Amino acid sequence: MNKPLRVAVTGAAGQIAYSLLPRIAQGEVFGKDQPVILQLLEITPALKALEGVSMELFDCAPSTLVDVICTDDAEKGMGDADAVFLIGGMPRGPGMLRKDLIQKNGPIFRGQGAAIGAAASKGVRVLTVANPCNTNCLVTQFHAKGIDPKQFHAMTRLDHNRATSQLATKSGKAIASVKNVIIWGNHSATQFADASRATIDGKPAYDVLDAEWLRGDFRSTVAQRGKAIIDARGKSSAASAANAAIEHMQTWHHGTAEGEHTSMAITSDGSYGVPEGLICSFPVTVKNGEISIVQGLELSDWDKENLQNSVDELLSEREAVADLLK
Ligand code: NAX
Repeated sequence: MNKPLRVAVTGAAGQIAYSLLPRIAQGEVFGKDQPVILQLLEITPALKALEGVSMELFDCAPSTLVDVICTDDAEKGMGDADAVFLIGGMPRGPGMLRKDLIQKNGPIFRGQGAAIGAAASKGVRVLTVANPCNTNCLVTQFHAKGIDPKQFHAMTRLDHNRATSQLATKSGKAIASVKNVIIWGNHSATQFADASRATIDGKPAYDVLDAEWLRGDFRSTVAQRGKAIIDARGKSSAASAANAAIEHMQTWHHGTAEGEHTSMAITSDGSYGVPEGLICSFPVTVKNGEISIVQGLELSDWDKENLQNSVDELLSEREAVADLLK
């Protein structure tokens, strides 16, 4: 048996975690032969509910689960963690502007970043799901002293999956036949879902589907999908978000398939004119845990404009938390 991996999950009594945790415990992320210890972090009022989640996890009798630790102490939650899913945060309340949300969440992620720096394993991989996830990731990364900034990602895999399934549905082809969509920018309404490198059954998406749709409704449907789910379900996406978090970590762990890329929000190295240090979604390949931004894609003026729009939003979000980045 391998040594158990320690997997920390914040917001562990929330709805995304409720879909995520049994799947981690069943070995879906790190492998069926990889034991895991789940370290669940919540705010104090949610600890009772968290005990219920822990009981249910054991009741799944998952073969790879070694132990469950429930805590409201961030350093205990992050202790020796090899992987962290940052899902907990302050939700957007009625009438709350995005800027307010950013400012309310910043201090939470400062604390969690500090706890990661103080207590997690030096090789820890951190995925930020809680919104605004790109900027929460930036704050966490800044405060996690001693950990390589490359080990902090934010999640745009849900947007990537949404884009993939939109292309499949529109073309009437199987989801598995769609490859290589790209999500650029922020996980927000400004994100740019780009089908220009996507293929459907090996053919360019632009040869299969109407260009006007690909540049218009396709993009806005992907960007507005979260709202459409809330309108239909009365609650935000949970199962699909948990699924995307699992797939993001799986890909980080096991790599991308030959000739394929995925979308991840990672620290910009200046590629495609995105200012260095911003947490921005790019097309990436993954090999042996190393993430590489797909290089050499030619962007049209329209593509550049769309990317810049989302980058401008990321810059304004960074400005809103400037005090936390000193
Ligand atoms: P829930 O409100 O169901 O759960 C959040 C949990 O976080 C609650 O149990 C709460 O007690 C806990 N929490 C709050 N502050 C905490 C802290 N300081 N430390 C630890 N736990 C804390 O939300 P859920 O539906 O699970 O969504 C979680 C987050 O994911 C939200 O920020 C949401 O906006 C974000 N999402 C991100 C997505 C993405 O693609 N990146 C998509 C889905 C989702 O909207």
